Formats: sequence, structure tokens, C-alpha cells
Amino acid sequence: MSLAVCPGSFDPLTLGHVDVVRRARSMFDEVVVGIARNSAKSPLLAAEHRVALAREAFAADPGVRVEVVPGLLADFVREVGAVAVVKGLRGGADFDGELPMALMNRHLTGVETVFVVGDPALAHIASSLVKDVARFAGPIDDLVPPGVADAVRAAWAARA
Ligand code: COD
Repeated sequence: MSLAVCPGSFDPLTLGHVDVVRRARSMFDEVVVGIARNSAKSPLLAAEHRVALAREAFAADPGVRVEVVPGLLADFVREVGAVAVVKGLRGGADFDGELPMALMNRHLTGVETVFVVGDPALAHIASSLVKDVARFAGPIDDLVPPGVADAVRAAWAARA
């Protein structure tokens, strides 16, 4: 059985992420959505909250499960026995950011990264923009799975 890890900050999970995970699932028997920490970012939503929202979003997707990546992605990939890491690309800027990570993860584990080209209709969706739009009371409900928009709004309200 082939298993792949789809890692990300997912802060918050967006329809772009969901598209990438489902494309990954069409290639692998099982996909683990890995909620990981990006040291360059400071999350709005706690990891446990991101896990709960992602579990809800993929509840009807057989073969998709959601886990926290507690530290190094390379260790997690080894631990779950993944044959690949799957990342989504919206354009060249994504590739430039992803390439060093793919090379480092292969250096650490030998595992390959598979790049999936996302739906161009979702290419404008980025977690950072979703958070920014919501912060200034803009509409985000059609950019994220059900439940996520309310969670983002509540997180901003709690910080106000
Ligand atoms: N369409 C297609 N793809 C998309 C879209 C979209 N609309 N939106 C996002 N994506 C893709 C991104 O390109 C990315 O591949 C993936 O979805 C996740 O995106 P984010 O923004 O949620 O996650 P990142 O980029 O912050 O994730 C970085 C990690 C957390 C995976 C990385 O920092 C990591 O592996 N951290 C764990 C610690 C570690 O091992 N560090 C060393 C890494 S070499």
C-alpha cells in the first residue's frame, strides 16, 4: 500500500489545500495530512484546532487522515512509512520556495517530493491572504471549507 504525506501549516486550511490533498489521494492509497510547524510563520490557530478543522473537512474522504507533525517532517515521514511527500504548486514562486525543502527532505530521508499543480481557479487562495481578508472583515466563506471561516473570524476577534 502506498502512503504519502501532504504537509503544511494549514493556518487555516483552504480550498486550495483540499484540492491538493484530493489530487494526492488519487495517486496514493493513503494520504496523511501533516499539520506541521513552519518556523518562519507564527500561527493564528493552535495546532490542535487546525487538526480538528482538517479532520472535519476530510471526514468523508476515505484514505485521508490528519495528524500533527511534532517536529521534523523527515522524522514524521519515516515514522508513518510514507513513500512520498506531496506539495501543491500555484506558480513559480511556490516552486522556488518548495525546491530547497524537497532537496533537504530527500537528503534527510531519501524520500521524494511529488509536486501537484493545483486547480488554477483556486490559485489566488493562500492562507496568509485568507487571514488578512478576514482580519479586516472581508468575506472568506467561499475560500475555505465549512467551519474554517468562523474559526478564523473567532481567532481574530479573540486577539482584538
Ligand atoms: N493551490 C495549490 N497549492 C497550494 C495552495 C493553492 N491554492 N495553497 C497552498 N498550497 C500548497 C503550498 O504550496 C504548500 O505546498 C502546501 O499547500 C501547504 O501550504 P502551507 O502554506 O499551509 O504550508 P507551509 O508552506 O507553511 O508548509 C511548510 C512546512 C510546514 C511543510 C515546513 O515548514 C515543514 O516541513 N515544517 C516542519 C519542520 C521541518 O521539517 N522543517 C524543515 C523543512 S525542510
